[in-house]
Amino acid sequence: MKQKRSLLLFLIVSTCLIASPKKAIIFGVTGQDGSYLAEFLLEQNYEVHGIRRRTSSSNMQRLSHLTKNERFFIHHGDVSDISNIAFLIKEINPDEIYNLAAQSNVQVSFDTAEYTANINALGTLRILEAILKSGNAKAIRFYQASSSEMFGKAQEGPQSEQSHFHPRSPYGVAKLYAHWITKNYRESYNMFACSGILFNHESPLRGKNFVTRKITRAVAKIHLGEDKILSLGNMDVRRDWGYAKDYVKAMWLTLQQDAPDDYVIATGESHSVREFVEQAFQEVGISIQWEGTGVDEVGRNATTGKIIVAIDPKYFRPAEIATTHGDAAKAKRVLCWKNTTSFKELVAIMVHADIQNIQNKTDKKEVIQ
Ligand code: NAP
Ligand code: F7E
Repeated sequence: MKQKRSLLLFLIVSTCLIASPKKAIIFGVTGQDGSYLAEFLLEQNYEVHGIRRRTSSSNMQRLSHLTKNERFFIHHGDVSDISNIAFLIKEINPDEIYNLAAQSNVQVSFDTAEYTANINALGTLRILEAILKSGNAKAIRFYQASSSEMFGKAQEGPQSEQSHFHPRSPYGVAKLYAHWITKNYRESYNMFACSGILFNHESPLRGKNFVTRKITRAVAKIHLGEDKILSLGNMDVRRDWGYAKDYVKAMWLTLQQDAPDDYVIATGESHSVREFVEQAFQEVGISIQWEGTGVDEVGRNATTGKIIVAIDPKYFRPAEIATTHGDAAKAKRVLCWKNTTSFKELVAIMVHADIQNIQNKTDKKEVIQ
């Protein structure tokens, strides 16, 4: 009799487990990380609810391969609208919420400082408030995509969770508010609220205005004879560039821990924009010869002598971060996270994806800022 009862209990529990996968909400699902995270969570058997903002032209390109998955749902929403956020959280009743929604372009944040604060800073506050008032705050785990831009004019390097913050852009300042308010709700209300201090991470899905993708697209076009010259801003700045697929795994790992905490996610290697350019051209067999200095610097194709890289001062920023360099030792130790993709591999993945995009005519025309 006792054995029968245990068997029945086992069957009920396992049926429930099979029948109800974990539910996750992703704010910012249409972006680079949103797409990779949705894909990753679906592979982990989650039910994924992506929040898509209304735009005049489609923002679903990065998700087209997922829309037929029966565990993937898209809802309209916007982090500037708290009643919408509260409604979605009540309706979906998620186990985990990932906030990737942001005006994520640092240069644009200088022109749209108030808007950037509203989305990146207050957007995070709105989600936290909605969780707190949902009546289910203890059961929901929250992830905030914080940024290495918060370190800004860093006093020391590499930067860890203990490093001093000195943001250098309206974007960085807004992200710092979001970072602290996440920590504050954790400490004030005992919420499972975490941040990942994410250093730059790139991929073939990276927005075309960010420097890595701008370079790999231009290299692909120059290689295929569709373009002649790549114009850039400051090529001396150095970034700690990783692969986005590795970084979304860290987001998920963060929410699987026993206790909420914040983690730096970085490769620990820093490379200049100039090195990125050289490596990308190397992938298509072109060596660069640099000539001149400052805004007069040019890069020539070492074989043909043609100028293929030039400087355009319009890409310089009012304030710049010279170097970012992260120390992800805590994430490695606690989350068992590791970066699996080298700088050279990342550049190769992006250049060859862009060559394919252009050859297959899947590279949509878009104005480059
Ligand atoms: P991304 O490609 O620019 O994606 C941003 C996402 O936010 C998009 O889905 C965008 O929608 C959405 N969004 C913008 N405004 C919104 C609003 N008002 N309401 C709802 N959604 C809104 O950025 P990403 O590279 O994937 O980065 C993901 C997150 O990580 C961002 O918060 C970013 O700031 C942060 N982060 C990124 C990096 C990095 O190197 N990639 C490093 C540190 C931190 P649309 O598609 O409609 O524009
Ligand atoms: O610039 C320099 C530029 O726009 C990288 C976002 O995901 O990472 C990203 O922000 C560097 C800057 O990324 C051009 O001045 C030179 O120093 O690719 P980016 P970002 O500003 O580092 C952080 C961690 C985030 O959180 C952000 O959301 O490259 N640079 N020439 C250029 N940058 C651009 N965009 N275009 C150029 O022509």
